[in-house]
Amino acid sequence: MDTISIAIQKSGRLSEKSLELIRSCGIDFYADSRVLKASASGFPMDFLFVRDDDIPQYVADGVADAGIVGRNEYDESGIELEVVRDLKFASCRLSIAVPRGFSYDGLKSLEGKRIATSYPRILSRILRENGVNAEPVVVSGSVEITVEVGIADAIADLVSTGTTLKMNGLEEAECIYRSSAVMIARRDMPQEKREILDRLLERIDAVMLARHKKYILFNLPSDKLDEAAAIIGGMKSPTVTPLMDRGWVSVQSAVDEGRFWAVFENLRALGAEGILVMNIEKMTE
Ligand code: PRT
Ligand code: ZN
Repeated sequence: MDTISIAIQKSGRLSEKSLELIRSCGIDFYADSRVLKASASGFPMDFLFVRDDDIPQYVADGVADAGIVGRNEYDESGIELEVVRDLKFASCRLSIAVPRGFSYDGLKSLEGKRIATSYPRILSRILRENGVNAEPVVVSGSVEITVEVGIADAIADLVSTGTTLKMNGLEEAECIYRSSAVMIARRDMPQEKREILDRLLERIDAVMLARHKKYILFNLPSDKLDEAAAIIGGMKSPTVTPLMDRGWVSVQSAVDEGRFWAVFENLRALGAEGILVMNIEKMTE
């Protein structure tokens, strides 16, 4: 039987979340940081543990069939693959940062300046699209010290909390690009492998959808049902079960996590009792 091989970052910001996502898809494996390869049990998949920078090339060469990498790394590679899913973790932004005292007023302020970055391809594209002539200074790390040491006037670097910039006396001037982890795949995958990848993606979708929902179960006077449905919102048909106590029903539904507390408080105010909230492990639309 065919297997697919998937390239995962060996050690870094993407590693743990990538493995956790795969494990929550019911795919088990033994990952040892000293080995480069591993096989899954119960699913036709092999793993290749490599540096994130190498993942797009490995997928392009067919060394791996798919991989998990930051969108920034994929776009910077300039390699054309298929982005099959945005996995929505390891989110960050590529921002222009300037030293204090630099009067920044849009990308035009960078005209003629030297901008240090590890993402010259993405930066150049954005400068070009905005008609700005600036000189990218390519560095592979410690971008934030380049201004202080005098090799650049500004930088374009990845930011998540902004602490690193502040610690280095820089101010975030403008976000020019957003990134998160994506799954990339070969375009020319044989049919058998494509089917395995589709099975994996179906599991990933179920896990990702469930992560943003809570399952809620409560008792309610039946004459309040319409109002409860309006509070919960966005659901086709809550499950309603009559209770022994006439005039009361038990209601169950999935609720978006972001709206959960508002829903909870409004249901309480409406007279809901015995509210039970559960995490959902997997779900489909
Ligand atoms: O060894 P390998 O080459 O595999 O790893 P790496 O060192 O190249 O990458 P790694 O593990 O640091 O990052 C992997 C991916 O995580 C990146 O390509 C991004 O897609 C994503 N990511 C998310 C980040 C950040 N957040 C992030 N904050 N990558 C880097 N940073 C760095 C940033 O460069 C800066 O130095 O963190 C610093 C800023 O962080 P804050 O929180 O202070 O703003
Ligand atoms: Zn890297």
